[in-house]
Amino acid sequence: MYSQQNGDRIPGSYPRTQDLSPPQTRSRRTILNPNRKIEDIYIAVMGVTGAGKSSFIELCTGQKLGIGEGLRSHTQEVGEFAFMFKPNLRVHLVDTPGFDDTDRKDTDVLRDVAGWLGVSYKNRIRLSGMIYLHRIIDVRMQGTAKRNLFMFQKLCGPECFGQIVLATTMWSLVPPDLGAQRERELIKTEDFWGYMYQNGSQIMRHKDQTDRSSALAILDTVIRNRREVTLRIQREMGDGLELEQTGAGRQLNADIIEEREKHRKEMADLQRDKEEALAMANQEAAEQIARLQSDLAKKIQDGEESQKRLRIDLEKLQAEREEEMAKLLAEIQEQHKKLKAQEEEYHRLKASNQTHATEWQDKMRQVEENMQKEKARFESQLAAMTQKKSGVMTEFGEWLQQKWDDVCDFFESL
Ligand SMILES: Nc1nc2c(ncn2[C@@H]2O[C@H](COP(=O)(O)OP(=O)(O)OP(=O)(O)O)[C@@H](O)[C@H]2O)c(=O)[nH]1
Ligand SMILES: [Mg+2]
Repeated sequence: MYSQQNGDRIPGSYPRTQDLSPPQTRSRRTILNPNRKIEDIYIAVMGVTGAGKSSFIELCTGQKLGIGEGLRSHTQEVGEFAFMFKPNLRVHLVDTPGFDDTDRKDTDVLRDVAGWLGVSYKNRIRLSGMIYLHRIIDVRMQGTAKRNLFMFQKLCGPECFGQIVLATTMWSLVPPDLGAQRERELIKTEDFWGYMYQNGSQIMRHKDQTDRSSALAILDTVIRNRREVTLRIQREMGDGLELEQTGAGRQLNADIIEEREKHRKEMADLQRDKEEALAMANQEAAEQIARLQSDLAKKIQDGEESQKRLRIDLEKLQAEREEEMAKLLAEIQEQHKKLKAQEEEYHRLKASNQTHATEWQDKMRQVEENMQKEKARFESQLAAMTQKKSGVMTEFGEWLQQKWDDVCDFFESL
């Protein structure tokens, strides 16, 4: 009934449970074959912005995540993407934003990452390992890359280093000798990868974003070496600490305080300059300095706001996330209602097709088009919910599954 003009997909070719299947729910297949037990394992992928985290996950899962272009950070929040690594092993890869995001403050990134980790831990989801990506094209370990790695170490704690693979990306962009030299530098420098390497982390190469076997080899290493780990931040938040009291939160707080001290000194210098300019009746210079002062004051105020945003515990983070999920869920329900109404309209028109043949055909086409649009929207909202939900509301898994199957069944029946 639908032609290929409606899009690449035709009814029946929609991804059923495999791509969008919420984790830890029974897919149709397992219902049909209850003896087939699927193991779910969770692996977090971290690293600076632009290291290739989302590309790596896209390559493994075959799902579209959105890849960054240019200098702007792309991934804005934690998302989870599942795929069947083996017939009985489903791997959930957790995509994360980096701490040097161009559009978001580190505090918000930490709230998001810690929120996901803390809430999923509470929901008895355990990570089995972590992958930390770093671009081999980077000439040296810059401040942001070092800071990011430091935050990663604070999030994990040395007791988890054995379950980490440190992998360099983008090998196709450097001459192999130069890459190998940089890799050696990373390993032998204590502040870079040296400390983690000495404490059990493994070093690997991810050749290129087109080389799936290289990505799968990294996953294979993590999977073979898997052990359910509790990250330090998960333990800290689980013990009721506020984010600012955790190792990662303390580090961020210290950075904010250091930055503020710098700003205060600059402010005092500017004040002196302004007084001098006024004494010399240089009004223009004084106004320029006043503008710089107001920018600095804003930065100081932002720092104070960021510090306040670290004063939050897991319970409050969870409440925030649940509120977000509830909104998303309400949208999905609304979308589902619209689809149902269109389904009724479709059947009504079909029943009257004998009497008004041409009119019916036009209307039918219109309804079909609308339904396709609503379905696409439903699909993308469901995907968003599925990506976000594992750490939050696992109980919605069955509900989502049922609604999705419901919609697919209807489209297949047309
Ligand atoms: N040549 C090459 N380019 C890559 C590779 N991996 C990623 N890229 C490119 O690097 C850019 C950033 O990749 P992303 O996957 O968005 O990086 P990310 O770590 O998810 O970045 P954020 O979401 O901003 O944190 C994109 O333009 C990718 O196409 C790789 O292995 N080889
Ligand atoms: Mg990304």
